Amino acid sequence: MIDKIKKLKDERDALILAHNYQIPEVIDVADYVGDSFYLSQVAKESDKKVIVFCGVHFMAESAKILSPEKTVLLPVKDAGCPLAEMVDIDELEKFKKQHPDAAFVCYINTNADIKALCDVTVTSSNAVKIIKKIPNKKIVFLPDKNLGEFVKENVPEKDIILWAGFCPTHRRISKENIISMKRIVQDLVVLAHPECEKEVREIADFVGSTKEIIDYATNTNYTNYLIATEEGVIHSLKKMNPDKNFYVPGLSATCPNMKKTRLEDVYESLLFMKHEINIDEDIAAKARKALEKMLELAR
Ligand code: CIZ
Repeated sequence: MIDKIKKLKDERDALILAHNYQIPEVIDVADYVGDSFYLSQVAKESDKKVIVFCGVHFMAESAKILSPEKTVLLPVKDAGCPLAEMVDIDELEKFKKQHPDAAFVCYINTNADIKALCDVTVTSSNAVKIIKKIPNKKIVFLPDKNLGEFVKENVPEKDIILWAGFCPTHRRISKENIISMKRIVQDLVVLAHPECEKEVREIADFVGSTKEIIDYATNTNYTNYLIATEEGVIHSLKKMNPDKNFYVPGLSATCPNMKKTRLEDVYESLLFMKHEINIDEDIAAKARKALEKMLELAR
């Protein structure tokens, strides 16, 4: 299957991108692995005609928004993100009318029509930096309340109103599991994603995005790390740090949507050129502004 994918990839002039949360086989067949923003940038800078985005829908959509001239494929059509679905467009429009003086900041985990209504998009790596630079004192942050709370803690000078969204996978990571793991494993360093609940972030030694977690574990010299995010990152962590031990906080930190893509889906995606991402041009143009504003402010 791997050979067949590689051959077809060359014939199609395609690039395969895999998010950090994908299954190991898909990560290993990809040309680039990383977070959604990094992968969208790789897609934009590539001279390949076709991008196979192994991830969830909003990620492939962001790549298409930034590279409208390319064919962007999402191997599994119903690989969605429940967090991205937690913003209702009518409610957002109502909120915008209620807060005309606020800057609307959306996490990259949103659909294109929601990005189109926001001033700037952020990722978990750059949310704090970008929100500090926005001139408005009042910020509406959506949809993840945990990442929003983390930003609030780090940017106390802003008046930040939070949406009530959450990632069901990160919500399942419990403080109790982490505490019991700490009792079993000596000198366990806890690295948590900002999408985790506050009580988990509070007992973590470090809070950061998937890229920041991978960088932290790679650039420090501890032996035992507990990874409080979707367990897919552990494959890359082990490859990069064969002498370190990585633990999960129980067995529930698996995102069912991220695990939908198998090698067969990647192959079929290239063979039948499915499932192509298409976005209404007006929505894509507005959403592109929010993504490009992020590129400008993240510099
Ligand atoms: O930005 C991403 O890809 C997500 C959803 C998480 C992360 O921290 O990389």
